[in-house]
Amino acid sequence: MECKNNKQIATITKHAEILANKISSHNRIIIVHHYDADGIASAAILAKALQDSGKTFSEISIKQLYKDSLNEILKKGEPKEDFFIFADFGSSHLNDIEDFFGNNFAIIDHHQPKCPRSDNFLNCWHFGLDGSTEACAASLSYILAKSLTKPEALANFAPLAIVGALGDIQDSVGALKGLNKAILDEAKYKGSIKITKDLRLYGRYTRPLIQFIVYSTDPIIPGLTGNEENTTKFLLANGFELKRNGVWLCYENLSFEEKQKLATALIIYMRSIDMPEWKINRLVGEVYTLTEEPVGPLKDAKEFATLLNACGRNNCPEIGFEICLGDRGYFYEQALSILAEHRKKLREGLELMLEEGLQEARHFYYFNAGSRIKDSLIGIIAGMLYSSNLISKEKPIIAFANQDDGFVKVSARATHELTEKGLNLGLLMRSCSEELGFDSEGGGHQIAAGAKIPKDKLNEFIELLDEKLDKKNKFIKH
Ligand SMILES: [Mn+2]
Repeated sequence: MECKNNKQIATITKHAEILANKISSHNRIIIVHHYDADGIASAAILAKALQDSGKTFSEISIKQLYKDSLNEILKKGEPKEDFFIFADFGSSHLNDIEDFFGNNFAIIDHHQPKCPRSDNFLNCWHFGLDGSTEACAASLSYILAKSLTKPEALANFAPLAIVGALGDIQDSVGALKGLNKAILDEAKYKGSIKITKDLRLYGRYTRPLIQFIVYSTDPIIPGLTGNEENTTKFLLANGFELKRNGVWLCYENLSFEEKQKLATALIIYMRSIDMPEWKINRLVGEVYTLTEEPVGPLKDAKEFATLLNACGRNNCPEIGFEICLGDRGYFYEQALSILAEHRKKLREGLELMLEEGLQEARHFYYFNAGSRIKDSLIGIIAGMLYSSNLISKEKPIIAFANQDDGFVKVSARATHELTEKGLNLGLLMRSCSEELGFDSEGGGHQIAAGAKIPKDKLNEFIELLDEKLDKKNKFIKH
């Protein structure tokens, strides 16, 4: 791996070797992982390495790690004998995990840590890598997996690390960096990933051209994003056909010249409405094609991530896990229908929020979905709202939904403009939770974070958050 982060990666690799040695002295490993794309990809990479080195493993996928869940997890194995790997969470529960699992655990995570570095704790922030853009749980798992088994066994697994990174939107600067980039280069060298400079819009292989543009949220294209009618006119006016032989065209059906023509037309349009150049630049960036995958949602690394997210968030993480381990038959077929259903639920959730309208505090928008939207989808839908053109991009969105356990799930989303001005939702969620007395249940990333609060604390939470943002905004230039 050659890149400017060589030193950090070498140190991480050394640390991973210590962990691999610990793991090797156990016969049975239990992988506990987050149920999103990054978590599922992490689990599959680790599972492959363990399988290959002759270990028995099982995997448990969970929505969120709470202190209360640790006892249940412990029961899934043989305490003192089995080894537990926590992937894509655990950073805010290190002390509790230590209490429950003694020395028989590893945490592989990229969320902002509260505790310093230790032997059982592999978190990229401790090694000078930014866990929101330079390393994810899947890329860290890949490094650990390399210490667990021979490189040949992992030949097809580097792309999964990239899928994990894209699932966590780590390409937000237009390309992957740090450890992600090092693994990307390795996959490119082996020929399993092709990197191209292209439109960064979502759905190159799966969305009709109109939706490809209508759903653009990064950048948001005023007048086109969220507006099917205008987008259709725009495409027709620029000489694009929408269907060929009765079938909707998707971006990848276009010829090279047509693709260039579309990019140029979009750029000219964005300049004509005086969009700042830095926003226009976000339109084009690296896209990652998995060369060995069939045409469909697995062909594009970002869409692969969505497929895994759809499985996880709709109670079928094991289907995503099997796909990561190579299934392209039974489980893959199931995943395709889950994906279709997932998209439908997201559309319905978005319509509900738009119909009812958001409530507005001084410094953020909020929406309480109650039990009408699944708590696992509320965050994604909140993020999609930025494309609706009905809300200002100057404020974060906080969405609430009821969880099955009687608590309320809080999901916070922001835009890049806001995080560039210094907004850090992860820290905000954490400090609000702490002040309300739920110390370990809030956190995440600058741009997307969450918390879990009791129902009767909802108003208090809203007030506290507004107060905190008020103080913070006094220091931020708008
Ligand atoms: Mn992650």
